[in-house]
Amino acid sequence: EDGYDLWLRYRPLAAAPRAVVAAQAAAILAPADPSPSLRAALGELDRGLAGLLGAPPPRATTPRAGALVIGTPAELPRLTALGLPLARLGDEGYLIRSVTLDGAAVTVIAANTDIGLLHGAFAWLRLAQTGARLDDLDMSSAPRIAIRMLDHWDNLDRSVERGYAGQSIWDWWRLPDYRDPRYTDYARANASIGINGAVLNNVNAAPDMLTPRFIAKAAALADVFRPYGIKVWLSVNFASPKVLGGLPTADPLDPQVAAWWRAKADEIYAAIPDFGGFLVKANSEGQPGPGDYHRSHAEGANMLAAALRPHHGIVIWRAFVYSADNAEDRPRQAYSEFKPLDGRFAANVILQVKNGPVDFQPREPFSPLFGAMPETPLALEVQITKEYLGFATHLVYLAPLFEEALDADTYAKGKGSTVAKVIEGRLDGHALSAIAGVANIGSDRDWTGSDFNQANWYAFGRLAWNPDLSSRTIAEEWIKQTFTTDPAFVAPVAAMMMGSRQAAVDYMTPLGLAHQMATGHHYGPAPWVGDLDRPEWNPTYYNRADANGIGFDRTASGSDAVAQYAPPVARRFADLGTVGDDYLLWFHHLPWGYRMASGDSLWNTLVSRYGRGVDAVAAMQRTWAGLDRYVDRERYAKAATFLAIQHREAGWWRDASIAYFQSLSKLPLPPGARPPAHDLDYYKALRFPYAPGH
Ligand code: BDP
Repeated sequence: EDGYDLWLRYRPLAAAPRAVVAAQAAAILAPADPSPSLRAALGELDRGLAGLLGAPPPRATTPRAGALVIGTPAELPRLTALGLPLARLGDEGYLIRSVTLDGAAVTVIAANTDIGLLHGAFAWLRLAQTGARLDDLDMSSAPRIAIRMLDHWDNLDRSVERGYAGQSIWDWWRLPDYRDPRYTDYARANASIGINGAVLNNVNAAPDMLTPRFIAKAAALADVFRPYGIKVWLSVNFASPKVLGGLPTADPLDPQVAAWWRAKADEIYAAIPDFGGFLVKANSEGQPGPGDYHRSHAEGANMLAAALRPHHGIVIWRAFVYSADNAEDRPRQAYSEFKPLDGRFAANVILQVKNGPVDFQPREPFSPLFGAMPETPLALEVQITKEYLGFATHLVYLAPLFEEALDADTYAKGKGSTVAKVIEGRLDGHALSAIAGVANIGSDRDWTGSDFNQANWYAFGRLAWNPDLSSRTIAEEWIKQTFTTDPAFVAPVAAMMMGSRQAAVDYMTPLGLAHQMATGHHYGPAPWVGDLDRPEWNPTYYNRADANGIGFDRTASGSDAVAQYAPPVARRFADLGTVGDDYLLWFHHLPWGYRMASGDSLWNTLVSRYGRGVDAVAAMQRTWAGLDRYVDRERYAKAATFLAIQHREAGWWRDASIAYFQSLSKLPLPPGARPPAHDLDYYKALRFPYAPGH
């Protein structure tokens, strides 16, 4: 197996589970003239059951024992008598219930729309594949966040920024004519976990994306995705009116500029009637934006919003900004720039905020913007691709990171004001809500560069649908669908996945360190780098290590970044007694000899954390080594090899980091700690030209 089938594998079941599924899928009863979405749902049930049972079930025209009955009450009027509580399911939710219909015991999959039915079909197949009981079902589910999207950082030449899984899956050159069947499989995978939007191109957007040629290509993809309930969105370059339209300016207050965008929006909607809208990275890392004309982010966003409004389109404006002329501590900058704009954005603008205030680090505290802009719908942006977490090779299950971000309590309206509530729109009563994951998908056969990275795509979708799900539950259901339901495999693999993110934190950036990665490509350690053009690009900016100590003072005696949080949170982070190990050096500069709660010194603890991370990877290798009989040879060997790479690189991270920090602290290693394999100069001299995704 090469991983292509993802979690939709549908391999033949063993006798006992086979009997369970066969009994509840003896036939399928569906409306006679299905829509494309319902056809997709039926196609998936046929495919899934053919795989699990050996043959697809027959179609029935009247209820019979063991039938799966799928339809909306409008399409299947006999469902009306059941009085199913569908109202609260909205346009995308579904209900699955074991009922008696016209005297026959059947399973009903019902919804208000055919997209809801598609989600219901996938949910039922998930139950069937994971070995759940199927004869006594009563479940319903509706998404808590309205827009659940993947942001592809795909360029038009098929390179992928921060992509580690081959080229872009969008074969732009052969589009719109050739619609690779893979686009349909992409849509199936996304629909199966409830993702309903795809931003096709990189936020560092080429203006060419908005040319008629490329709009036609995007429209072809939109046609493929439509039956699966997935909308196409585009990243746009703010200077497009100049570059493409030949206007002298892209000033958002210039009437010609506004007219250019209106006409462009009309053109897009003529080709893609259900187009989602624009994603914009403006005045960030060299991208053009309203700031070029001394206009605010709100003025820029609102001009685009006006162009999309007649078509019910949405602007998603990114808050990822930090600028050369802002001398503030980097994690303070987005808040300083956007908080004053609260209430100034048009009704169809969402502000998209990365989970942490810096940049997708292995661990960051939540961004202080969450909870601080009650008048503005905020979206959460997480990174599924592992730019700072070992690229595609390291096994790092990201659901615990996503969960940590969603569960973080902003205290904006008292205890329980979690980031999840903010982005669901529940905390401040917004109808618009969104979550975005920077995709890890590419042209590799396994889609994501490793089989275990598929779990991160999967987990993102499941949490976007329901932020209350637990990472462990998600891991278990993913493992059962992707590998086997055998508990002797599921339990150790789930445990390994659950510990993997903390392991990466430990061997890369323990105790609240951040941004210690090598310049540009971010592959491997470089805590010594301090000579880059902008201060906040340097690892030394973040670690502040010297002969006396390490860490960044972000309390009132330092940059006072803590002050951007609600008072209870600010107090917790500022106080050494309550900040905790995870964010210790993010918020505090401490002497090497600082006594940790454990009684050991900071220096000793730091060294042992690196080692703990390496040891955790060794333990993962041992776990995997005992599981070969449960996995096909191809996927087993690939994961084993990747774990060996990860172990080697975790050791490199540890050794290089310790060598550097020891050159400053001049302290001996704690008893029993192995000295770095090489001297510091060796690590400093390592170069990695042609690193992917750069
Ligand atoms: C950083 C990446 C960079 C992206 C940027 C962004 O290094 O490639 O363009 O984020 O999110 O993490 O815009």
